[in-house]
Amino acid sequence: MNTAELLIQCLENEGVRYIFGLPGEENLHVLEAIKKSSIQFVTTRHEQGAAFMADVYGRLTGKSGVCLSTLGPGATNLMTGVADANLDGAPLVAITGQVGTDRMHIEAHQYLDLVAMFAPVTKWNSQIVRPSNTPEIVRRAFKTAQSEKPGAVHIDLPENIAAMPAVGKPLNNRALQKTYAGFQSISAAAAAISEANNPLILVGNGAIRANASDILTKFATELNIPVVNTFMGKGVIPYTHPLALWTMGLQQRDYINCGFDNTDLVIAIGYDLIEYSPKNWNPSANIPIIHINAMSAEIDSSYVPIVEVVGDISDSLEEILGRSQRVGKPEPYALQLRAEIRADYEEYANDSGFPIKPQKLIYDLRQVMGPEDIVISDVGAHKMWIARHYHCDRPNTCLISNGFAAMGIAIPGAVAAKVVHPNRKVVAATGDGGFMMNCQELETALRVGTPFVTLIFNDGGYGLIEWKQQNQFGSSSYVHFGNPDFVKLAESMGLKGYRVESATDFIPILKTALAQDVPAVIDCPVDYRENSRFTQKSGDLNCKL
Ligand SMILES: Cc1ncc(C[n+]2csc(CCOP(=O)(O)OP(=O)(O)O)c2C)c(N)n1
Ligand SMILES: [Mg+2]
Repeated sequence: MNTAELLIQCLENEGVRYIFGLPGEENLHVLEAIKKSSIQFVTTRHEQGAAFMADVYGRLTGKSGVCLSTLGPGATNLMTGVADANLDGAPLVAITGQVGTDRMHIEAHQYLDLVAMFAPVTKWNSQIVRPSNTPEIVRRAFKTAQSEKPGAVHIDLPENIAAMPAVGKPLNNRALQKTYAGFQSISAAAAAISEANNPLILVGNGAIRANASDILTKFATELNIPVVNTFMGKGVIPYTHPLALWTMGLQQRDYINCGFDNTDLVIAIGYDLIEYSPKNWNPSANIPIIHINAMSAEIDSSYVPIVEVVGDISDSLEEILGRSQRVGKPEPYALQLRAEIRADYEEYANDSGFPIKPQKLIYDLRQVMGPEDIVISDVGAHKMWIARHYHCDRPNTCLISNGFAAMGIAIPGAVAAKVVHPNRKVVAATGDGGFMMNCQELETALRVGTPFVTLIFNDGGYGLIEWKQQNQFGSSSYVHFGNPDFVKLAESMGLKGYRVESATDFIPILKTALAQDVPAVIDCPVDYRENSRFTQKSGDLNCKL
């Protein structure tokens, strides 16, 4: 057995079923070892695609997604997706090939110090320099990647070490131990909740990672407290729930800010500051906050909790619920707010404007997608609209990268979503800019048999940046570009291509596209004049509370 084979044995022992990656001369021993294993290798067209696939795989399963590249340029290509997993709290293990340890002290072809390079975008990383260290390195990598807060780790394997004889076996891989919050913090939280007049629950991705959806819904229902979620907390409570106030996270004021103006207690559950700065909802730093999370609160002058309940989130919610005295109905303001938010959402149901307004496009997307189906959003103006208008029944059914927020995640992410959930419908919703960053992975999707629909919000430009420029400077520059014929591009790759030519076209086209057994692309012109209209509306927003 060589080190590469021992490495793969250790990965099998960790339950790895897929490795997403791209070959190179320096990872050949690893590829040979994969060939002899139970692991399926998914060959991608760019290392960034491989890393995004591992990232979304990790986010959907809670188990580390694994990606592989060669040294130098392969490794630099891999970095964006690795960084995305790290900042989005998705467990990921990246493995890179490397020159032999006999060549690192001289100027060697394609050599970069990858341990130094990946250090700032991972929780931990290491080079394998002794074959027998492999089991410890792999166990440490997976344990670190999967423990709260999850993220990326990196293992660098020099080619001479990969080929060396290795002795050893995988380490016992025990489930992570839960830790539970102390009684004092639970009682203090229960007391504060019992006394609050207008409490609000704010949920982030930590609650999704902790599978706390059911208990959180019970907690909110029994205590009659309305629930707001971040972009990455979507679906934690069904959007049809009478206490659901849907998603917050725009950089501009929205209806939900009226709720925060009015609250006397925010109960932050699994809320990660990286997603949405507390300065946006607590600018005067005067709202009392209860922090319920697996980890203690990060530092921010607008986020100084009065109580921190640190430990298993589900257990904490159960314990606090059992000790809270709050009774009565949801405050009328919450119901009024929900009615306003809903009315704004429904307003676009029958809009016939063309190019399609983003609100209408997303409304129709929701009508076609089932409760378990998955939307993976890319990054841009479309993401803001998806966050605001695509509402979820279940956790992990609308994935938005909002820690690192890297364009180009949607298409590779959809490949991973289909690998994890082959029987669900999957839509990659992307801007035309983001589409062109990783559309090569549509060939991967075709080859590996993961049919999903890519929905392109076509505005001929970097819409979100144009929106910001308009807000800040009243004009825009350097944001427009030309596009290929997306239908022909899809067809040239052996995919199905469709173009939306009226508002009523979209639903039938989407249904047809979702029924195909190959990946399909829908080119949909969007009316981004709605972006500035929203800014105007947001500026004029008067809280009616
Ligand atoms: C990899 C990467 N590069 C640049 C950015 C900055 N950025 C955020 S949104 C955006 C424009 C996105 O354009 P497009 O994909 O067409 O979506 P749209 O905003 O038009 O909906 C840019 C350039 C980013 N987030 N990620
Ligand atoms: Mg665009």
